[in-house]
Order: sequence, then structure tokens, then C-alpha cells
Amino acid sequence: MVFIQSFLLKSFKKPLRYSLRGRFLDTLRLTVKGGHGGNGLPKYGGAGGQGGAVYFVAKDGTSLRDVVAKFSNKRIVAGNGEESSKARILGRRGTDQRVEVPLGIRVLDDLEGTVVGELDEEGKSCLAAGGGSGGCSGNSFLGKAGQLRTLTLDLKLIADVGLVGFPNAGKSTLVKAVSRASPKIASYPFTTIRPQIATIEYEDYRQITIADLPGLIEGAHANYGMGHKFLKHVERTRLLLIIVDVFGFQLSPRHQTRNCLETIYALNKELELYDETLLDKPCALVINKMDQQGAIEEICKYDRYFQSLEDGLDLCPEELKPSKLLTIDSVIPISARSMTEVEKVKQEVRTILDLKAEEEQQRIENSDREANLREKLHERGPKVV
Ligand SMILES: Nc1nc2c(ncn2[C@@H]2O[C@H](COP(=O)(O)OP(=O)(O)O)[C@@H](O)[C@H]2O)c(=O)[nH]1
Ligand SMILES: [Mg+2]
Repeated sequence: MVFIQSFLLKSFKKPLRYSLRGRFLDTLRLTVKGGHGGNGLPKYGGAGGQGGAVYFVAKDGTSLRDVVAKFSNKRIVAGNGEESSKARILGRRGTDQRVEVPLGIRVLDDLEGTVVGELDEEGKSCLAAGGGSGGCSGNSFLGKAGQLRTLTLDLKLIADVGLVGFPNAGKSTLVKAVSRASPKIASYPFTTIRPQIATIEYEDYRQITIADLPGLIEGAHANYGMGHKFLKHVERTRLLLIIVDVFGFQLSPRHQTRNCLETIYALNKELELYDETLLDKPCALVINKMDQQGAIEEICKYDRYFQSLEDGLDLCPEELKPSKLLTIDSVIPISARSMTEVEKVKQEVRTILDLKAEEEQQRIENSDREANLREKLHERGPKVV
């Protein structure tokens, strides 16, 4: 094992590249506003239409990126109620906004500290902002403003860390090595398979959860075996922990043997074909089974490519070539079975998650500032100079 350590000292000293990359969204802050109620018409006793409301509706296959793409200014406003008029004494109701969001979303009102809704079933919806009532004799015929709220859509995570690897890479062995307790099988209302969740505990009592998911196979994106369901779970983790056997992978004697670099490309391709935004997640690579004879020689053939997968593409068979590449933040050769360098995995996971949390905080602060400014400009209206 001295070999692994000296090998480690030589390589993979690059700083974490996490902060330079794109982000997979698992939380999104939005301003929602119900429509203004239409004014009534005192002369005829006419009532204005009620303002439209904003709803969130759970829809499988939607991502938070889709929501951002649709509402790039992160502001969702329902239609105003119609004014009462001579031609239409009862004004029409404003148009509702029904916004599709991913399954497994929790809607939070940060200011009030309340949970507005749990959207963990297809088609389930919650009211995000009610419309203002229309003006009528009871309220001096003045339509009321709709509800204005800042809400956070939070994708409920299965675990902080999702293990991604083909069968036999050593996922279960690694989970056992990093966590004391035997994994608990978690049941989530929005999933059909039950991932095994274990908790990594640190000396300062910090806890990070890790999900050992049923094995991925080549072609998972095409929904062979359990692969598709597996990939669905990867969406609900903050960090990908990719694990490969240093000697690669062979699905069965009928299949081709893939060396460890090819195995990484194959995993990359599966993730990409399922949902390429998964590749924006932070990612650490564990090369397992370094206790085996010839492991160092094997890893030395490919180590220069791990942190720049682009450079190794020439060595990648055509059928495994991804078009969007993972960015690997950290490479950790280990032996899960003999517990060598397992501590390093724990530390790296924590460092990457902390960096991500810091960046997230920064982003929320910036977007708060931006939202405040936009709100002020909006209130002031156009200014003629
Ligand atoms: N030599 C060696 N074998 C390992 C290591 N980690 C796991 N294995 C073996 O590889 C096989 C598959 O491991 P497992 O954890 O079940 O893989 P999973 O299918 O990815 O969950 C088992 O026989 C393990 O004992 C390791 O670090 N070194
Ligand atoms: Mg297993």
C-alpha cells in the first residue's frame, strides 16, 4: 500500500476545479405573483374579475433547468382580472400560470419559514400565489393586488453523494468502508426502487449521506435492466462519486472488456444519454482495487487522462465516445477491501460538497440582490428623463 501512497503523492495534485464549472440545479428561487383583481364599475354595480393564480404542478421528466429556461428572469406572474365594463359587467378571471416542476420538489416560503407544498406525485399541485380579488360593492369597487412571494423550489435529495459504477466495481464494499452502520434501505414516495443509504460520519459529527444504487450497465439509458431507474436517482444527489475497477469492466463473457479509462467514458456516455445536465454535477473519481497485482502499472497507463478526459478521446472506442465530458474534480486510487485511502475519499467528498455549498450561498446572495434591484425598478416604473 506504500505504493499507492507514493503514487498518490506524485499525481492528482491538481487543485479542485469545481468552482469553474456549470451547475446542476437542485434548488431554485423564484418570485411569484398572483394577478391583480380587476376594478368594479360602481355605476352598474359591476364586479371586476379575480386575478389569476400561480400553481406549481409536478411533472415527471421536467428539470429545474426547464423552469429557468421558461422564466429566465425567475419571476412568474399570473394574468390580471378583467375590469368590469358596460359591455361585460362581471369581468373575466385572470389567466392562471400552471408551472411544471420536477417530481420530488418541496416548495418553501423562506420568509415565513413554511413548507408550501410537497410535490412528490405526478400531477400533484400547490398554490404558489393567489390572485387578488376583483373590485365590487363590498370593497369600493377596487381590485386587490395578487399575492407576492419569494419561494424556493428544493429538489428533495436521496443522498448527498450518489455512487455511479458498473456492477462489481466495489460500490457496496466502499459504502461499508466509509460508513460504520450497515446501509438502511430508504423508501421515497416518488421512486419505485429503494436505494441503500449509508451515512458517513466525521470526527466533528458532520454527517454526509451516500447512496449505493443498483448497478448501472452499459445501455442503461436505453432502459435495459434497472439502469434507467438508477440514473433517475443520480439526479437527486449533489455529487457523483464515480467508481471503477482499475482493471476495467466486462459485463459478461459475451461482452468486450473495457479498461478503466474506457469504463469511465462508458459511464460518462450513459449519464449523457440519460440527461446531459447530470454531467454538470461535481464529480470525484475513485479507482478501486489498487491492491491487485499490476494495478499501479495499469493506472499509470491512463492517469494523465482522468482529469482531462478530452485528451484521451483518441483511445476511446467510437461506440463509447461521449459528446459532453465529465469534469473530474478529484481522482482517488483506493482499495475498498483493504480500506486503503478510504479516509481520503471521505475528506474529498466533504471538501467538494463544502465548496458547492459555499458557491450556492454566494449565488443566492447575488440573486437576492438582483431580485431586490429588479423589484425596485419595477415599482418605480419607467422613468422619463
Ligand atoms: N481485490 C479487491 N477486490 C475488491 C475491492 N473492492 C471490492 N472488491 C470485490 O469486488 C467484488 C464486487 O464488490 P461489490 O462491493 O459487491 O461491488 P458492487 O457490485 O459495485 O457493489 C466483491 O467480490 C468484492 O470483494 C478491492 O478494493 N480490492
Ligand atoms: Mg453492490
